[in-house]
Amino acid sequence: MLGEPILRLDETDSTNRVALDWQDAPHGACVVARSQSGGRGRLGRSWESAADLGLYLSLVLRVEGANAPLYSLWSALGVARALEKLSGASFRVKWPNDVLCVAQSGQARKIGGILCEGRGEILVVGIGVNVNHGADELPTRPIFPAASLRLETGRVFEIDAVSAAVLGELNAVFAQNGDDLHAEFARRCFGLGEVVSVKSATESLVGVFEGVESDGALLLRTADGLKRILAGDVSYF
Ligand code: BT5
Repeated sequence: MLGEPILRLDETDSTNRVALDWQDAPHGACVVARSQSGGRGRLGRSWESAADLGLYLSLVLRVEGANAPLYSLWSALGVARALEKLSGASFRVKWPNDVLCVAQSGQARKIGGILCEGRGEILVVGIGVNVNHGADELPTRPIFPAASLRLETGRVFEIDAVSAAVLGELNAVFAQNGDDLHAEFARRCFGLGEVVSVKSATESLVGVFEGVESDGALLLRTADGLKRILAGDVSYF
C-alpha cells in the first residue's frame, strides 16, 4: 500500500529533498509536511507552500526502469481523480505535470503540480495541492492563475483527507493498464488539438498539440514535421 510508512514533519525545506535522502526507504514510503520553506518545482522553480493550507507530499517508489515523465503524467491523473471524488468538482491535467480546474468560461487555473525526481534506486513523486488557501494566500501567476480546492468549492477540507484520497488514487493508477491511462490522460488533457508553443531546454517550437506518446513524450505537429518533446512547458495562444 502506498503511504506506508509515513514520515510526518511540521516544517521542512522540501519533502522531495527529504524523500530523496531517505535512500533505504521501502517502496510506498511517504513524507508529508505541514509547510515547506524551499518547496521545489521543475527546472529550478519553486512551489509556494504556506503552512497548513496545502498538501505537500512525496512518495518513494522502487520501480525498475521507472520512466519519470510517465509517472508525472499518471500522478497528475491520480490527483485529478482524487480531488474530483473529494469535492465533486471537475479537474483537468496539463502536460507534463499540472492539475487544473477549468471554469465554464474556459479559464484554467493551476491547483496542483507534480515533481518527479530520481536518485539511486528510488523515484520520488512530489505532489503539491492548494487546499484551503483564500484568494490572497495564493501566489500570483500571469497565466494559469493559482486556484485552491476551497476557492473552487466554497468548502474547507482536512489536509489528511486530501492526502488519503490522493494516495488511494495513486495506488489505483499505478496498478492500472497504461493504455487506459493514456486514454484518460487524453480526455483530461488541456489544449489537445490546439496550436501551442512548447519550450524545451534547447528550443521553442510552435505547432498543433497532437497527443502524448506511450513514453510520455508530447507530439507536436510543426511546419517542419512531427516533433517529440520529452520535457518542457506548454503555452497556449
Ligand atoms: C510544479 O512545478 O508544479 C511542481 C510542484 C511540486 C510541488 C511538490 S510539494 C511536495 C514536493 N516537495 C517539493 O519540494 N516539491 C513537491 P512547475 O511546473 O515548475 O511549476 C512551478 C511554478 O508554479 C512556479 O514557477 C510558480 O509560477 C507556480 N507556483 C508556485 N507555487 C504555486 C502554488 N502553490 N500554486 C500554484 N502555482 C504555484
